[in-house]
Amino acid sequence: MKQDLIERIEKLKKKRDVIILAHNYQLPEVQDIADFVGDSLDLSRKAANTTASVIVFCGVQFMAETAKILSPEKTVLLPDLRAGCPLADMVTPEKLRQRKEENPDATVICYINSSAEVKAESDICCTSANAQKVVESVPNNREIIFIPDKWLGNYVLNRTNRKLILWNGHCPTHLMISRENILLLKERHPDAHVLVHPECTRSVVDIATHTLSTNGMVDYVKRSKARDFIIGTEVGILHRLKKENPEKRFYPASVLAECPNMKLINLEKILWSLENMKYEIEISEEIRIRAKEAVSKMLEINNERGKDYFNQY
Ligand code: CIZ
Repeated sequence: MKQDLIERIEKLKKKRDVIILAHNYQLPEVQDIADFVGDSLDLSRKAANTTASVIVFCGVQFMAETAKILSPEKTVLLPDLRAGCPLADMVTPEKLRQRKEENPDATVICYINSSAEVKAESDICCTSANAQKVVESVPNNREIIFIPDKWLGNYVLNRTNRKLILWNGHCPTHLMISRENILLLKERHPDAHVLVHPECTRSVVDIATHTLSTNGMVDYVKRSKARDFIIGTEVGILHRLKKENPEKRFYPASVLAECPNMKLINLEKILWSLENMKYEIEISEEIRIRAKEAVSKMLEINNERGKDYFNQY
């Protein structure tokens, strides 16, 4: 059954000139069939550079939108339109405009987990892999409105000492990760390195060996001499970590850290998406152009200093 699905997907991929991109949090079988697995920064770069005419995006809506923002000439398909992001929904363009009116001189930095409309209202985009670098690129005397994740914002604030006006948003999946559970796991695996995502709360970040984006974790584990790792992010990444490091051992900081939206994409839906060429991501040209400015500025800042900040340890 699974093999049959895979064969049918492969056949249609060739016929329609398709690339399948999957986020690190996707189901194992989705990661395995993808042409490329990565974080949203990686995936947006891939989307911008691919020569394929159709992108099937296995992730959540804002990620597929980012691919469309960068590659308007390509058909970008999201196999399930319900794959949203509660964190992205915590900021609306109207509420952001209001905050901008209250702070007219502030630069707006939006986390990539935001809608195209919100990106269009922002000055620069960032991901968890480059948030600090993006904040540091803004002149010291400028105030910064950082949206929508208060924990990522708080993490960057503590590392940069910059005055950030934080938004009250959070990722419900990362809030399932608790300090207490990590301390229990640490008792059982005292040599384990604790890697947590900056969307986790301050009390979790405070006990981590390192705070990293998902790609930062993938790189760190590859280079580390440690054998055991406690992983504080969405559990989907454990598949990739185990696959690329079969000799190492991984323990989820919380088995409850499973994003229900990420898990909406599966092989059946990818096949259906290819058969019906649905759901096509569409963004008005006016919004797309403004959103692209924020995303392109991030890519420029990211490339300027050569390396992702969180990968420098
Ligand atoms: O940037 C991304 O893809 C997200 C949402 C998390 C991460 O660290 O990869």
